[in-house]
Amino acid sequence: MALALKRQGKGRVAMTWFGEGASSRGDFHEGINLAAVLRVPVVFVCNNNQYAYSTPLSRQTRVPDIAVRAGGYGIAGTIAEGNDVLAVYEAAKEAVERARRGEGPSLLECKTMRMRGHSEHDDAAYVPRQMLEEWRAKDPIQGFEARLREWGILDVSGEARITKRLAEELEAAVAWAEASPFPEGKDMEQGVYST
Ligand SMILES: Cc1ncc(C[n+]2csc(CCOP(=O)(O)OP(=O)(O)O)c2C)c(N)n1
Ligand SMILES: [Mg+2]
Repeated sequence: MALALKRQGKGRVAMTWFGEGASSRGDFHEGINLAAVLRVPVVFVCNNNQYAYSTPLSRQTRVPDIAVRAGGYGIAGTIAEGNDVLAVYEAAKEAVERARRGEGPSLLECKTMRMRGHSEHDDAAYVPRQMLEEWRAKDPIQGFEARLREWGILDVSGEARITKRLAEELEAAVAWAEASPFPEGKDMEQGVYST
């Protein structure tokens, strides 16, 4: 997609997201190397949530940060505090602008934590409780709310209004999904491929 965007020449940038576990796979290394060589406009965003399923970071790789892998491909690598919405925004903006200037791909690593299991059947018993508690204190939504309150952008009534609106939106979406007919096979590719 990034190569197509480059050829279109409209200044558009592709972004892709993956886990730190996925960044040890061969296709990651091949893809990021080719993207660097072709200087295509793409931002590789690694959601480093400390675990690849049940495998902790220290048993996945010898590098302390996934972002250092960028050096092996001659592209920019940046680390952002993944639970800080504005830090991620700033780092992503810089990477997108770099791509738009024709300077090719970037690797942006967002440090975060997976607060639940890998999937619903996984109780994440392998994660030390202490570690979870430390990350719980850095909850991205609560942290952002606190900053908005500090800056006088959000007050108690505003917060209540947003919470109520979101609950209503969610309820309406669930009701809509439950009332919808079961999808048919022919619709399988809808929203998946662009023509
Ligand atoms: C090629 C391949 N090997 C192994 C697996 C099994 N597997 C499923 S998820 C996972 C870990 C992925 O780690 P990460 O990218 O950090 O994602 P997270 O667990 O944080 O969602 C593995 C090894 C797989 N799905 N595909
Ligand atoms: Mg992970």
